[in-house]
Amino acid sequence: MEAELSSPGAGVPTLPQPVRGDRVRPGGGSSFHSMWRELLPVGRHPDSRGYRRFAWTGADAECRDWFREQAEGRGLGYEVDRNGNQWAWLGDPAAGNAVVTGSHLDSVPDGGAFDGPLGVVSSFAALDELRARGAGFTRPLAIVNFGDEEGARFGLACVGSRLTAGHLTVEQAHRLTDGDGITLPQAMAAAGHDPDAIGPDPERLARIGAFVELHVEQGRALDLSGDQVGVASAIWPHGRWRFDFRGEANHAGTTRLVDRRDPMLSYAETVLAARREAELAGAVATFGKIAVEPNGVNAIPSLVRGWLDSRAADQATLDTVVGGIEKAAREYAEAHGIDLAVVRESFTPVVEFDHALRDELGRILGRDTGLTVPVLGTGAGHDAGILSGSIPTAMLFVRNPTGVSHSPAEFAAEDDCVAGVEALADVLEGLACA
Ligand code: HGY
Ligand code: MN
Ligand code: MN
Repeated sequence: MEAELSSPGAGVPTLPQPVRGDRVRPGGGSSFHSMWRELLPVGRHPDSRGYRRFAWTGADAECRDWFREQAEGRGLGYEVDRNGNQWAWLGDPAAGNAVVTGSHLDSVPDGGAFDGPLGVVSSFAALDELRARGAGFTRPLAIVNFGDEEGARFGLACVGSRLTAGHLTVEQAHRLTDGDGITLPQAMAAAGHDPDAIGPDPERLARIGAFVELHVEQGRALDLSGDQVGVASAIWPHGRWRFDFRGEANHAGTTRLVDRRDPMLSYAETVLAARREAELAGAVATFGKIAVEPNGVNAIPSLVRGWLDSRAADQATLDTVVGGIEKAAREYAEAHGIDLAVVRESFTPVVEFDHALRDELGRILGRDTGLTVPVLGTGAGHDAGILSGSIPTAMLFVRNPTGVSHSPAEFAAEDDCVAGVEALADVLEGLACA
């Protein structure tokens, strides 16, 4: 789908030709395009062309308004839950055993157009498709927008779903603070949401029989296999650790090298150690965010804060990687007379999606073509992963020809997006209709 953005390098990739298992059917996802065009400009930065849809900001409010319009425009029961997640219901939620689909609308700093919104727009388009088919629903259906999935502003991913599932306490949530010192409660209240209402929502979860999240693939497995749609198997364990290197502020021009306690050196060596440890273990480790105090060109820093994101196929490997990075960091810090504190700010254990639901999706999607639908793991976290401990959850991935994500260059071809809508409609019909 053209995101009105040029992709990197050789320009927007040519539309992949229909290949095995292509799902494009005439008329599929016709409402997709108009919703996509409406949402596309919201929160996009004019220079970077990336998205800055951070939790409880103006851009987030615009996305929420868009969601509410889609819900009410379709006569769906609209509500915002105690944690700020938005729900659009078809049927009576109290009947229970609901089939829920959706994703998130917030983004990472200068993120792409598809990560999150593709799932939400496809959910409404799939419902339109089912209505066009005359499908008869035997279970309540809901479309959800989970708030603050990326954690771009307050540093913790999946706040809306973590609160709902009880994986984040109210006290922990109230302590979350953004880079300007604004707390989550202050940001929520400023956006008109009562921060004292937040908390676990077991009653809501008890009404859900299955949650299926459609998401752009953040990798190239489907591009390499030649498939438009795949089913998720698992999410790697992953987390975020903050490394605080404290040294001694001093004059960059008059302080001899031997007299320095410069935390930037230990930080730099730790970044290189992270790459080494990850390579050795076949894992990933990224220092993507840094904060320097006092952050002056001519001042040796007093403090360098670096945030590590690390992920691995299993817990033991992740522990080895992060342990190795921390050990190296402590050795460097000691050698330079630097104080080091390491704080784990967020962690998500390995997620194995519900096998029965995963296999049901594969059966439904393979029914027409007789082909097996690819089942793939991912290193990316999702609300479906957070909820997997409370309810049966599954994910559908839509082909991303470049694999690039968390970047303005994130891209998915138009016919693949429509194929995703068709696949989601088939899945929802198989799960929620007679
Ligand atoms: O970080 C992640 O994997 C997700 O995009 N929140
Ligand atoms: Mn993301
Ligand atoms: Mn996402």
